[in-house]
Amino acid sequence: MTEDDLARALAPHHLTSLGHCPMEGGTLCLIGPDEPTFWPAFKQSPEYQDGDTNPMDRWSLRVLTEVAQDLGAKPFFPFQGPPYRPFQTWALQTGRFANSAIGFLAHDERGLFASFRGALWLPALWPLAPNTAPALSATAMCAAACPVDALADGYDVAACKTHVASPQGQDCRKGGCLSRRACAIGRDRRLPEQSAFHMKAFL
Ligand code: B12
Ligand code: SF4
Repeated sequence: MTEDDLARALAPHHLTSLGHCPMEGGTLCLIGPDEPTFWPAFKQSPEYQDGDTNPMDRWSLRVLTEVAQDLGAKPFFPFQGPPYRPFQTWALQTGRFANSAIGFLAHDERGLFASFRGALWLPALWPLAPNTAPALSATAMCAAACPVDALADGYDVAACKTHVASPQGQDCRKGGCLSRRACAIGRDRRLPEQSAFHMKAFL
């Protein structure tokens, strides 16, 4: 099993590996949406079209379980819990993510819009990639972009939600978190329609 084998298995689903780290005698790969092509493909899925709740989590569960079976891998999901799997701690171990000034992790290619659909543990030992995590300075200005200072000191979930649900929160609601959009790395990959979908789920 090589990195190319994994990429080939993920590509038809518009998923990509965001990084990997050694774990328990094998390798853990963190899997995220390959944007911007992910969103239009996901909209064609039965989970999106059946009108039931949590379509993206149900889609992730189905697709990554199938991919894992094909590869002889073991899948993990960020939305299963509590207790939740420590996806952000795992991400830091890949050398491709860094803590940002606002709690979210910043990825070397996807910036603050990096998100996880799952992780695959593979029974293969891959060398750790060179450290390419973004510098903290890349996100230093992001907290100030939030109109209600919800990310100034930890994450004030109540302040964020109240604003996003209000008439003044239209920009966050329709285009995604202003603080995440303030970081230049990768922000143009996320389609506003996909951000609006996640914001609706968040509310
Ligand atoms: C519970 C949860 C929430 C809760 C509470 C979050 C909180 N900080 O209190 C709520 C529902 C409010 C929430 C909201 C959102 N969340 Co959330 N959430 C989770 C979840 C499912 C569990 C977190 C957890 O307890 N992990 C267990 C501990 C042990 O794991 P850990 O990795 O070791 O812990 C780290 C985090 O706690 C982190 N942390 C500490 N403070 C903060 C503050 C913020 C803002 C964040 C993001 C992280 C964070 O530091 C720890 C060490 O690295 C994770 C998925 C997961 N499995 O981790 C997603 C996750 C953290 N969320 C994520 C996202 C994207 C969001 C939203 C943006 C969703 C959206 N609308 O798109 C919103 C935020 C709204 C906004 N401003 O835009 C992403 C973050 C990706 C990234 N680049 O870092 C994750 C990883 C989910 C994913 N599938 O990718 N979330
Ligand atoms: S979604 Fe809007 S209110 Fe919430 S943290 Fe981001 S910028 Fe602030």
